[in-house]
Amino acid sequence: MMHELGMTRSKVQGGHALITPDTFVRQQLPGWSKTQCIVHTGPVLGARFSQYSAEMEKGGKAEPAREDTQRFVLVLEGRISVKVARTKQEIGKRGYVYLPAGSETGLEALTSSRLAVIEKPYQPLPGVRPPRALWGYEPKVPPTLLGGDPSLQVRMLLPDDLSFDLAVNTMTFAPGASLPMVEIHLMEHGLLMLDGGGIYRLGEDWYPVKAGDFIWMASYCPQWFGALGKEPSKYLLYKDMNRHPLT
Ligand code: UGY
Ligand code: MN
Repeated sequence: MMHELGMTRSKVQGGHALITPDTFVRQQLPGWSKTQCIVHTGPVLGARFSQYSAEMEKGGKAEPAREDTQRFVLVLEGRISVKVARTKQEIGKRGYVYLPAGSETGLEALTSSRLAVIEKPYQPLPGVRPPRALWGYEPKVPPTLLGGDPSLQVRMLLPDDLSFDLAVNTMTFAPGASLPMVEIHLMEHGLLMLDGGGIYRLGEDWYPVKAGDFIWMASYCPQWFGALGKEPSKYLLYKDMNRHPLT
């Protein structure tokens, strides 16, 4: 066991953080009953959004997010119930829901469940109507190919339009596939490894990563990923989008 020698793959740096499950610390968050939360990132680390994992007992409930804050939830395990457009939806593994700022909708765990939760204060755009609630099932979202590479599939879980100030995608890499370039960009990322693993370059360091790991990348963090192993690798990726850098 790595921790017996005080070692871990986790690393928290200025412009990025890798947080591995052996270092997760659970806590209760207001508004979540019968639920343990692992807060992966937020403003204390330098992020302009917050991402956490919620481990709910059956019957656990979440109150709506803060009034000014939108919430995205991907079900990692279990089954939840949530009201979207006045109808109750049951959402199982790899299903997701987006609730806009001001939504009065909470969540309930129908079985013991694990959720990936992303929250971001909404930045309205003058003249553009804010998004509505929506839900979907990640495996059914049609993929696009990054740079035309069939070994690198991107699924955009939210519509690609200006009303959204965030994007949440999954990226699926065939074994041996990699990002075509070292990216350096304005948008920050929250990343949860869902399947497989590989090597992530963050800033000037290269890290072995695998399913269960969380990564935060600040704006302009140099980033690159190469997938290893014999099964596809997949991660859930948050980024801020569609707003002028001076706002
Ligand atoms: O969309 C992205 O910025 C994505 N290609 N970045 C990443 O996978 N680190
Ligand atoms: Mn990127």
